Amino acid sequence: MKLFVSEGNPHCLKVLAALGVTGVQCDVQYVNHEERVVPFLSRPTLPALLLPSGLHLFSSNAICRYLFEVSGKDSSERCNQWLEWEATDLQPALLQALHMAVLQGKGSEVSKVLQGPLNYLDQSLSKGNTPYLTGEAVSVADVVLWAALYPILSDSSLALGECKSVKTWFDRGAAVMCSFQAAAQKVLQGKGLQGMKSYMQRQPAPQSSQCRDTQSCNSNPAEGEEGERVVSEEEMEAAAVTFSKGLNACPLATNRQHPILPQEGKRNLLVTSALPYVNNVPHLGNIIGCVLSADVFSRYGRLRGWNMLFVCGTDEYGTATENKAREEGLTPQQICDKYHAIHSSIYKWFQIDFDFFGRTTTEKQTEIAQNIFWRLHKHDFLVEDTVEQLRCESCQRFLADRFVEGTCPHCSYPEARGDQCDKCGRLINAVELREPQCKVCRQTPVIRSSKHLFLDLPKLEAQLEQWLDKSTSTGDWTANAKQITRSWLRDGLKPRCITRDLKWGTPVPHPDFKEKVFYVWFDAPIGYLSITANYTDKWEKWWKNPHQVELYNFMAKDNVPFHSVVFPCSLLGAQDNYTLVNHLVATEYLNYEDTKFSKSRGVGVFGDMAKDTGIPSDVWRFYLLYVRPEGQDSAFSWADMATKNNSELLNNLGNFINRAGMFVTKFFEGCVPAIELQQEDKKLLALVGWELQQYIQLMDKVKIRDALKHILNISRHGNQYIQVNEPWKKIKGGDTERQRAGTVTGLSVNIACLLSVMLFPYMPTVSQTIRDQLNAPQSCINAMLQGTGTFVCALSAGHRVGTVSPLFQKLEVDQIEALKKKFGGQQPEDEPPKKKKTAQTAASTQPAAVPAPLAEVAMVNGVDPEKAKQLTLAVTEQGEKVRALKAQKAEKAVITAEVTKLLDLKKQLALAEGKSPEPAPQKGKKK
Ligand code: B3M
Ligand code: ZN
Repeated sequence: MKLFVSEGNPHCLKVLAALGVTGVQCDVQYVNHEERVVPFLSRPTLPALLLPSGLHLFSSNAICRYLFEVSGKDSSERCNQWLEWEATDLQPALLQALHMAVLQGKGSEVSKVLQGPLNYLDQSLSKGNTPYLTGEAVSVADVVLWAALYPILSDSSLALGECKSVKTWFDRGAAVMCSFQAAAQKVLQGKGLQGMKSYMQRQPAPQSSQCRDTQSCNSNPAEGEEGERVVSEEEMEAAAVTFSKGLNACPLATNRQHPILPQEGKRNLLVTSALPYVNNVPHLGNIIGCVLSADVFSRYGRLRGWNMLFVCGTDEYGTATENKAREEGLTPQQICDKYHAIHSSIYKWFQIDFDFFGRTTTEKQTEIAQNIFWRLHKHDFLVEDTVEQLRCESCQRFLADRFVEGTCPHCSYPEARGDQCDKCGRLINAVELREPQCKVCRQTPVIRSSKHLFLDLPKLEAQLEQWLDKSTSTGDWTANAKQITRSWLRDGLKPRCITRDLKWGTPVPHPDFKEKVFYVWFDAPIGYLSITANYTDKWEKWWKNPHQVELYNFMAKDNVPFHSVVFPCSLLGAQDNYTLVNHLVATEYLNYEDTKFSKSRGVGVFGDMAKDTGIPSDVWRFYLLYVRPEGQDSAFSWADMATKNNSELLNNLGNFINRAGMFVTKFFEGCVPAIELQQEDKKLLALVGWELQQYIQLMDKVKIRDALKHILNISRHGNQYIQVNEPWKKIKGGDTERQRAGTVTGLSVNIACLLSVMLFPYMPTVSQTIRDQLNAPQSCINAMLQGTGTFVCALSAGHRVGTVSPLFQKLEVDQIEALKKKFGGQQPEDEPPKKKKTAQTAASTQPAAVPAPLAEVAMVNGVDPEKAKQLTLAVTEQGEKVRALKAQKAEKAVITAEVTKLLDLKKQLALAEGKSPEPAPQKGKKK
C-alpha cells in the first residue's frame, strides 16, 4: 500500500494522523501538489491511497476509514455521522477560514466563520460526557476532526472564543497523536498556517462570506433548488437608487473601427484562439474549445468597453496537409484553399466574430518565422544534432510525429501519438515510442538519421520559469494549464527539434538546412503574429508591446505545453520585447454522447452539419457553452440538449422575456407603464443586481459556463415575480391594482432588456432580437456592464416597444431521436476492432497498398480472444472511472454517460467472448 501526500495540503494531515494512530504499515510518498497520482481523474487529487488491488482511494475521510478498518476498528454509525458532518459542515467553513487567515491576512475574522461549527462540536462534546467523540476510545471521527482542526487550533494567534470542551478534547488528542505531530510538522514545513500558502493559492476561492452568511447559496443555482437569498435593506435601497438613475449618464456603444490598435489609457486585450488545422472539418469539441470560447470572451470584453483584438486563422502547413492532399488528389495549396473556406463558413455560421481570420501560409509568416529563427540563431539558442527519425518505407517518407502511433514510453498508453501522449500529457519524441506504427498504412517504420536544428530549451529554462511565475500568478491561467505546464517543467526541459524533412512548410533559411522546413509547432504559433501582420502593418503594436497589451490564448488542453513552454521560449530567446501570454485559458475535452467524436466512424456533429439540423446557431452556441468543459470533461448529448432547450430557453428565459413584452403590448398599448417601486420590487432589483455582479465576476475570470447560469437565474427570479404578482389579474382591478400591474410589467420588461445585454456574448442573434422587439436604445448595451455591474432602467415610462414574439422553439422527441440516429455513426460493435497492426484509419481513403484487415482474419466464429483481453482491461478501467466519479459526486449526466459506456463495453466483451450480450440476471441487488 502506498499513501501519496503533499506538503501544505490540510487534507493530508488527516490521513497521516490516521496512519499514526492505527499504526498500519504503508509507504508514504511526498509528491508535488499537481501530481496526478490517480491517472483517470482530470484533476490531481491528494491525498491518495494506492491499494494492493491497484485501486485508488482519494477522499481523505474514506482513506482514514479504510485505515481504521484495516487495523480492525470498524467505524460505527455515530462515527460516520461525524465524518459526514466534517465533510459537509466543518470543511467549507474551515476552508474559508484558512483562506482568510493564510491568504488574506484576516486571522482576526476567522472566529466569525468557525463559530457555528465549533459551538456545535463543543456542545456535542459536553453533552456526550465522554472523553472522545463517540465514546471512551479514540475513533476515526476524533482523528479526522482533530487533524482537520489542527492547523487552526494549534495556532495561538487566532482568537477562537471560549469552547472549553473542544479545547479539552483537542489537548487530550495531542497526547494520543504524538507520532502524527512530526508528520504535521513536515506537511506544514514547520511554518504553521503559512505552510499552506502555496496550496491555498491553487484552490478556488471559497464561497464569499456574503453567500455563506445568508445560508442560501446553492452550489448549482441553475437547477433552481435554492432557497431565497436573504437581501439586506441597504442592498435593496442601493439597487433601487441605481435602477432609477436610468441610462442618461452612460456612454454610447461605439462601432469597431479597423484596424484596432492598442490605445493609451485603455485595457488592451489581444485574444487568440488556437489555429485550427486546415486539413479537416472541426467538430463541436474543437469549436467550443477554441473559437467559440474566445468569441464569447471577446464579445463580452467589447461590452465592457475594453479595447479588444480577436484574431485567428487556419494552421495550414505540415504533413497533415500533405496527406490530405494525397487523399483528395489535390495539391496542398488547393487543400488549404478549400478547407480554409470551409472553416470560414462554419465559423461564420456560428457567428464567431473575429476581427480577422487569416491563415499561416502567407509571406508574412515566412518573413516573421525566419526573423525569429535568425534571432534565435544569433543569440545562440539553436543547436545542431543528428537525429534518428522514423521513416515508413511503404509510404516512402519520413513520418511526422502525428503520423506515428505507439505505446507511450512513460505510461504505456497504447495509443500515444508521436509528439504527445493523450493519457499522461507528456511530450514524446517519436522514436521513443514503443511498437511504433505508421498511422497511414500501419506498417512498422524504420529509423533513419538526418541533421536537424533544435531549440535549446534547457538554456532558456531559468528565464522561462521566471516569466511563468509572474504570468501564472498575475494572470488567469486555468488550473489545467498551470498543472500541465508544471508537470512539464518538473521533468526538465530537453532541446526540441524545430526542423522537418518535408516540403509543405515555412522554409528554413539556413544554407545548411535548405531542404527542410520548420516543424509545425515551431511555426504555427508564429501564425498569431503573421495573421495580425496581415491584418495591420502596425502588428508590432500588439505583439511587441507587453506593457500595454494583455494576451489571452484560448485552446483545448492538449495544446497547452506549446503555448506555455515552447512558444514562449522561442519568443524569449528571440529577445525582441515580444508580448507573451498573460492568460492561458484551456478547456478539457468535450465527448460526444458516451464516446469520442470520430470523423472516420462518422460519430458526432461536425461544424458543417450543425446548420443542417434546423436548430438555430444561437441555440447551438447556448448548449455548447452550457456544457463547456470548464474544469472537467463534459459531454454533448442530444437528449440533454433538448432538455436544456425546452426547460431553460423555452420555459425559463424565453417565457419570461415574452411575457414581459406581451404585458406591455396587451395591457398598456405597447408603452412601458410607470414604475413605483415597493419593497418587493426593490428586493427583486437587489437579487437581479447580485446575479449580474456574479456574472461579471465570473466572466472577468473567463468562467463562461458558470456565468451563463446567472443569466438563467435572473429569468427564474423574473418568472417567479410575475407568478406571485399576477399582473393579468391586477390589470382588471381598481387604480391601485392597475398601478401595481404596471410596476410589475415595467420592471419585468427592463429585466428582459438587461437579459438581452447579458446574453449578447452567448446568443448574439437572440440578444439583438430581444432589443429589436423591445425597441431598446442602443446605449443600453454598454451601460449595464460597467464596473461591477449596474442594472439601470433602460426602458422608462412611455417608451414604446416593438412587436413581441416568441424567441425559442420546442425541440421534439422524435426530431431529437432522428438527429441522434443520423449523427451516431455505426454502432461500436459493427466496427472492425481497432487493433494494432491492422489497417484501419486510412482503409477507405488509401485503396492501394493496404493489407486486408488482420482483425477479421483472426476472428473465429466471432470469438476474438485478443479483443476480449483488451476489453476486459477496458471494462475494469471504466468501472473504476465510474466509481471514482460517483465518489466525487460528479454531475449526473457525466456519470450516466460513463455508465452507458461501461455497459456498452461489457456488451462488446460478451460478444468478443462469444457469449450472449444480454446482461446477466441481477443477483441480490445491493442498496
Ligand atoms: N493546429 C493544433 C490543434 O488544432 C494546432 C493548434 C495551433 S495553435 C498555434 O489542435
Ligand atoms: Zn506508412
